[in-house]
Amino acid sequence: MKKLYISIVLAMAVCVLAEEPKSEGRFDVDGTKDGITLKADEISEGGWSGGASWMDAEKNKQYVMANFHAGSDWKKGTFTFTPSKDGNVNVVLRSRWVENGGTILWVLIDDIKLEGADIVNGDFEKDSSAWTLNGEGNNKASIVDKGHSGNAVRVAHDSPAMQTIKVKANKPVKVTYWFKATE
Ligand SMILES: [Ca+2]
Repeated sequence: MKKLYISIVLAMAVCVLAEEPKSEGRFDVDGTKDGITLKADEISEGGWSGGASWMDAEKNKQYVMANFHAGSDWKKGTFTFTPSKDGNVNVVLRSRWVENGGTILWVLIDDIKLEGADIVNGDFEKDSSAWTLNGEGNNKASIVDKGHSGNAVRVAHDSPAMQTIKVKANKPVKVTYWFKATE
């Protein structure tokens, strides 16, 4: 009887562990405004990419995201996206989606470097208006110290940081960024 009880407790513990959501260092690229089709590839180990499954089929192709599980140590992620034509895309830094009322999963993002396009203040060290910090009330994205270098941006799914960047037709953009889970 005791053995059975222990098995049940263990099984429950495994369930809780499996269901505990992890923070994500997520990097979205949105080409829907200029109708730019985007293709993501070459994502580094541990990461996965996707489109915008919540949008219609056409817009889904104009949106790519790179996801990495974020832990208590700084980690680096890389991926490449290729635009179909010249124009502007929106870069969106955020974390994992959680249901309304769920615990917000925050992440720090820092030291963003692009090859094939330009980004302004990718290390968050300048006092610059290049990034738009979104979110409601106390849940606004913010610049904090404790970065990978100096300052970093603290974001969540509904509290993202955004910047518009210029891209060129068929010119791949390689993205490198650092991320870490935070409170
Ligand atoms: Ca920094």
